[in-house]
Amino acid sequence: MPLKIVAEPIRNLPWQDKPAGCPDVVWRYDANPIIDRRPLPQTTGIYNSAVIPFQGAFIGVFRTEYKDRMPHLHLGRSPDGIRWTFEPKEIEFSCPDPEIARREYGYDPRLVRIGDDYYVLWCNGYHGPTIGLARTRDFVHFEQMENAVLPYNRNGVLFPRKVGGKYAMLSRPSDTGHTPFGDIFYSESPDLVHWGRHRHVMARGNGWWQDKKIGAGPCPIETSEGWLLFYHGVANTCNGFVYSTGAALLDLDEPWKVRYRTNQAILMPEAPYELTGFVPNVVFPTSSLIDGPTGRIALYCGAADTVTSLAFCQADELITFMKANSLV
Ligand code: BMA
Repeated sequence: MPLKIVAEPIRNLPWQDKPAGCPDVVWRYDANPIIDRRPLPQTTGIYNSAVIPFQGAFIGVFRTEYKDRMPHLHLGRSPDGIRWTFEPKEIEFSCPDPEIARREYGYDPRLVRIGDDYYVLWCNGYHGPTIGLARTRDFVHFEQMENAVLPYNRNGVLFPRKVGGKYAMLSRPSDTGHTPFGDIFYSESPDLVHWGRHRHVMARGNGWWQDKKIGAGPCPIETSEGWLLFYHGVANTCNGFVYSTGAALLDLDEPWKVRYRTNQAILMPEAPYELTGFVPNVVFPTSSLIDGPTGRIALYCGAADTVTSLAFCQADELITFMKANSLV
């Protein structure tokens, strides 16, 4: 049966065909990085960010870092997903509860559309990292909601629809620092405020490339074969952490059950902009665009905690690869 993808067409999807002779299932845009380290005068890095189609073009929430190296969230707009312009001021969230509004920092945003609402999730500083959540319809007014979980947690990702009648989220419980551990867990909620029925999804390990920790990347993509999830896997080398990208396919009705999971990285730091930067050796997936009818995927990655890059793959080819090279 041909693969079906639950996603709208994106007629202006950024795309490049796989170069002849490329042996890999995911390939890089040949003009990477698409966003360089100083798109605004105050920034020294822009990476690990979220983009989504909006009104025939693209919009995004971007992690920027200033010269004190503290992370902020800025809005960006693009006609083609490649050329971006950014709001000079960071996003202002409205929040009726001053306790929740006091944000120490925000980083690694994700974006998802559920019905008419767009949700931003990010790593939110509240006595340590937790999962911040905000809702918008127009990308002008952002309503900050309750933090989804207790600290410490990172890489919170919402599913694009309810599963079993409940909102569904993946996250990675962690510690206050650079976490030398971490698995992916599933939680559900009736209202996006109260979360529970936590389930273990995937463990770190199973190959040195992901032996220290793993975390969900973009929000999962619904296909007839299951939820397609890109995730990052971290190796702990003699010289520091190395961040690569893997992929998994989760059960449609019980997404804590992993159907397939790549037994190797599908993107590993190797391009110069991934090997050198503020944090060397990082290719970190955080958002994707998928054209439903063709299954073409544009994958946005943070590179070396400094710049933003783009990679491509074809959903059916990736799932075939996953089945042939699966851990489970
Ligand atoms: C993310 C963040 C970053 C970190 C990065 C690698 O989870 O915690 O601060 O450096 O991983 O891109």
